[in-house]
Amino acid sequence: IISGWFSEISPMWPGEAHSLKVEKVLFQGKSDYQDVMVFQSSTYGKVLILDGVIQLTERDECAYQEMITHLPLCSIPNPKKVLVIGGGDGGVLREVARHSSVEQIDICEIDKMVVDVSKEFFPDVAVGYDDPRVRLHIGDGVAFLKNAPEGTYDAVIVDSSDPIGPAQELFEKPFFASVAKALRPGGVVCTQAESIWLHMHIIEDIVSNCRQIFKGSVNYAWTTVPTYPSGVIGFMLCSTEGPSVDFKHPINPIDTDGNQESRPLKFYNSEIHSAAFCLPSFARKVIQPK
Ligand code: AAT
Repeated sequence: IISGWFSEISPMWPGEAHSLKVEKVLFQGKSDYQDVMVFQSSTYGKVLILDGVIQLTERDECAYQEMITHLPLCSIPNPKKVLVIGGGDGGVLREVARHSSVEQIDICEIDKMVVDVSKEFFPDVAVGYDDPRVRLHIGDGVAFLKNAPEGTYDAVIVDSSDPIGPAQELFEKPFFASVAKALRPGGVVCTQAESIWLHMHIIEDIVSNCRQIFKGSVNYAWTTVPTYPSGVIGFMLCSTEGPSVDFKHPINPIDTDGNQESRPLKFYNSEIHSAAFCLPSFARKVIQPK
């Protein structure tokens, strides 16, 4: 923080840095895995930072959490067992809980400090933990999946930080292979897959790994999140061999139960779901070469 502004500086986006004006630093700590900071910003509400990188702001977290959750869950009928890797803030849990068919929500987050800090400073996000279907495991998502029973989950959502730090292995081929093993036939995975403006080389690797491992469909979708680097973030959506999944045409829209008046969806709807798979030409050339 330099003269009242936080700048997100990282070798993952050289030559640029998005800044937010800081009203007040609310928390600063060092966990076993990363530096953790929370501050009150002047225009985006409270902000959670891990190792100098913005993980969420109160103002735009809805765009990321709703899309990473409902893109997979609205693409399959009756999801029952869902696994979240990362996502310790609880926002993805909050979104999964909107689906009344879901019976079990496992989450494996590596860093307990993220969970504790979210419960203290981001109650509207950590509210996800209040759902009785949630079971929290603190540990490395890579190890968790290695030991997970085979063929059980309907959906796995990988809400992971960037590939520098504890999340590095979550972008590698052996991890995708263990995700595929843990999914039922025709099960789906949605992973945080970085920005088409900044990380085409990372995306290219993820796509080629996923094409080898997931024998159903493999698709890239993206959305806007103003406080993420370059203002956009993408998701890799894949399904395993089995009942086919057409991600571009959601068959399981969120019902009125899930879209309650007390806590309505702010970002996701069926039109934006389909639109998220339309790619700019430069990205399409790399991701879906014809
Ligand atoms: N929903 C907020 C967005 C995130 S949070 C990513 C989470 O992944 C963090 O809580 C981090 O502690 C956790 N994590 C990192 N590595 C692992 C691991 N190996 N196993 C389990 N959890 C892990 C993502 C923000 C994206 C930022 C884009 N620039």
